[in-house]
Amino acid sequence: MRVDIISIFPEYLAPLELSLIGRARAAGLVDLAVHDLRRWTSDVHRTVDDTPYGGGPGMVMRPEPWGLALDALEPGHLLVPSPAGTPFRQSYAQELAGEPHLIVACGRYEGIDQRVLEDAARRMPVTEVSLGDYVLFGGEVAALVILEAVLRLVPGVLGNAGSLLEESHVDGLLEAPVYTKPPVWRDLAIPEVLRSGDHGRIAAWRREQALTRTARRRPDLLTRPGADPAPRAGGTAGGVAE
Ligand code: JD8
Repeated sequence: MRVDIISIFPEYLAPLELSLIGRARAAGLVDLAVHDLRRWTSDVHRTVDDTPYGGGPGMVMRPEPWGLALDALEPGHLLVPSPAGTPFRQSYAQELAGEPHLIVACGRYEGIDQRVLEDAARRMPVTEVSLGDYVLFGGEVAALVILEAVLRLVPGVLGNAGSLLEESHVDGLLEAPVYTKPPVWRDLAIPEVLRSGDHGRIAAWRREQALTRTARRRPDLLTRPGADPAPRAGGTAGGVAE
């Protein structure tokens, strides 16, 4: 997968060089480039912002540098982080993992002149995505989150494909709590069932924990249209205890 990220703070994207994503790059699975938007300015002050039409606080990103930046890249699926975007979810990360080319446009200030998106949509798919209902300074951290969620789904990046199928938000449920050694720590013992060696009982316990947790912490996940907590293997039928 090819990924281009455009930002006035390219140094914010440094984590993409690290760990899992860095390994995926080294292995040639991901071809990732970070571009400084100011490269496509031509005035001495390398201006990227101007006052908003219609008045109001703050500044808006001017369309010209963005237009030139997007012209300079091969068309791809353009993602624009924005608090006004469609909520980003695991199912969408899964769709994006199959794309050959993603471009992420990281805005700052009050956002990017809307005509940039309108113009880009003439030659590529454009999607405004939101990380959630809180306000960030700009799109860079959102780009990191989106790319971490997407790139770990690209075949070969994670290494352990099995762990993809049994995690929170894949089957619409939160996960059961996890434990490791020692079996008793500060007088706290792990749940006995996990030491039973009975894989059927363990699966049933985890399933019940997942349902209970989801019902308590995220009831919206159980009532959302399309929610279907049935398919996880080894589970008991339906209901939530307590
Ligand atoms: C991109 C500029 C800040 C946005 C005034 C100050 C995503 N879940 C999310 N929350 N916030 C963002 C986000 C915020 C951004 C930009 C993403 C570019 N800002 C502006 C408009 C209102 N603030 C986000 N994804």
